Amino acid sequence: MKTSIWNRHFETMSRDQMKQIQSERLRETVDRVYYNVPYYRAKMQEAGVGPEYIKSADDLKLLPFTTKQDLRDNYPFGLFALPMSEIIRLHASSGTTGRPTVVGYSRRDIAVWSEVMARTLTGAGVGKDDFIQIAYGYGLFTGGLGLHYGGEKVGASVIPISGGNTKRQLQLMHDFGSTVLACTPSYASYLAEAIDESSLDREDLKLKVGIFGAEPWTDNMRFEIEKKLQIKAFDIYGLSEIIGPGVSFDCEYQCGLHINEDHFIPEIIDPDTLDVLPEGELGELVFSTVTKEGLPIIRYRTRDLTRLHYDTCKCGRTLVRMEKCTGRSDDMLIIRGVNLFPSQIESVLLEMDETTPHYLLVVERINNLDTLELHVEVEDRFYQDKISELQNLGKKIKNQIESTIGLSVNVKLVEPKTIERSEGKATRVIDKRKMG
Ligand code: DLL
Repeated sequence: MKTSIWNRHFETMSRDQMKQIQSERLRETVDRVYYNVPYYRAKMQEAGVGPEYIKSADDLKLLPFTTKQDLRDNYPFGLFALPMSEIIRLHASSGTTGRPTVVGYSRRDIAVWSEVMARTLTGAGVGKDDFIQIAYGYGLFTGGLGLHYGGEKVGASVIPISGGNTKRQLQLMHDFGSTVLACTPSYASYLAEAIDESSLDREDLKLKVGIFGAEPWTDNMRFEIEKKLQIKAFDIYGLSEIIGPGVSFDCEYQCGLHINEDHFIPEIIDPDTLDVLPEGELGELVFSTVTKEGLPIIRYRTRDLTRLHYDTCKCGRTLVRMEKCTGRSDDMLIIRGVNLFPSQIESVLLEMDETTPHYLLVVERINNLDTLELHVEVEDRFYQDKISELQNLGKKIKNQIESTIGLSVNVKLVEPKTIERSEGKATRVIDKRKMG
C-alpha cells in the first residue's frame, strides 16, 4: 500500500514546529475560555492562573482539569464559548447515568472535524474511488456524521446507511459494491457472521477496508475480523467531548494511532496523583482542544488508559502516536482485589480456535465474595460433538484464563447466537454488584 497523507504540512512537521503551533493555539484557546466561559474563569481563578501564565504548551500543566461531571454540571450549554447563534450543530452522548453530555460546533469546528476525518480516512487508504458504507449510528452520536463529512471531504461515495438493519446492510454492501465498512468492531463481527449465514459469497463483495472504533477492541479481535471479512481493519479513536471520531487514527503501519495534535494536545497523567507522566508510561489520556470554538475544552480527563510515543512513524507522520486503548479506568473491574479489563479476557479467548468473539462477563457478590462468570459462545461443531468434548473445552478455557490472568472464573459455554449481538457499542460486562 502506498502511503498517502491528507495534510502533509501538519501531519509531518518537525516537533519544534508543532510545539510552536500548539503553543500559539493554546494561548488563543485559554483567552477564549477565560473571557467567554464564566465556569472556566472561576476555575482558573481558583487555581490562581490567568491567561498571562500560559506562554507555551509546556504551561498546560498549570491549568485545572475538566471532567464529564463539569459538563453535566453545566448542562446543556454552559461551557459553550460562543453565542448559540454561532452554533450550527449539537451532538450528545447517550449518558447511561444522569444527564447526557451535550457538545456544540461552530461552522469552523465542523470544517476542522471534516479535516481530521479526512486525515483519518486517508490514513486507511480511503479515497475518491471508494464506496464507504457508514454503519455507525447517525443522530446525536458523533460516529455517523463524523465519518460522513470526512468521507465526503476525501471524495468517496458515501452510503449513509446508519447502524442496524443487518439484512439491508448486506444487500447494499453487495449491490452498491461497498469497498469500506465503517462501524464498531462488534458490529463488524456481527456483520461477518451474517455474511457467512447469507447466500452471499465473499467473492461477490468488494469490501477491502474496515474503519472501526468507538469501543475498546484487542489486536486479536482485529485479526479475527480481518480473517472473517478478508479486509484490512483500521482503528479510529475519538470522543464527543473533544470532537467525535477523528481525534486519532491508524496509518498503514498500525503501530499506534496518530493524534491530530495540531488540534488536540494530549497528555498522560497518573489518575491518582494527577501528575503528568513521561513519554511511554501508561496512564490516563487527557486532551486540550486548541482550535475548537463552540466548546473548547481544557485538560479533559478521558478515563482512557494508554501510552504516547513521539518518534517518527514509518509512514512519515510525525504526529504523536497513542497505543490502542484497550480499557477505560471506569471499565476496570476489581474482582477479589485483582484488576481486570474485559479486553484481557477477549484476548485470551481469541487466541483459542474453539471460541467465538461473543462473550459476556457477569460479576456478582455471593456471600461477600466476588464471583466472575464468563459466558462464551463456542464454535457450532462442539454442539454436535460428545458432551465430554464440551466439558473439556470449558476446562481448557478456565485454565487458560486462570493461568494468564490469575483469577478464578466459572466458564459457562453457551450455544452459538445466544449472546445478544450489538449494532453499536457492545456490552461486555454485567456487574450485579452495582445493581439494586
Ligand atoms: O465513540 C466517537 C467515535 C465514533 C470514535 C466512531 C470512533 C468511531 P463517545 O460516544 O463520546 O464518542 O465515546 C467515547 O469511546 O472515551 C473511549 O472510551 C471509547 N472509544 C472510542 N474510540 C475508541 C477506540 C465516540 N478506537 C469513548 N478504542 C472514548 C477504544 C474507544 N475505545
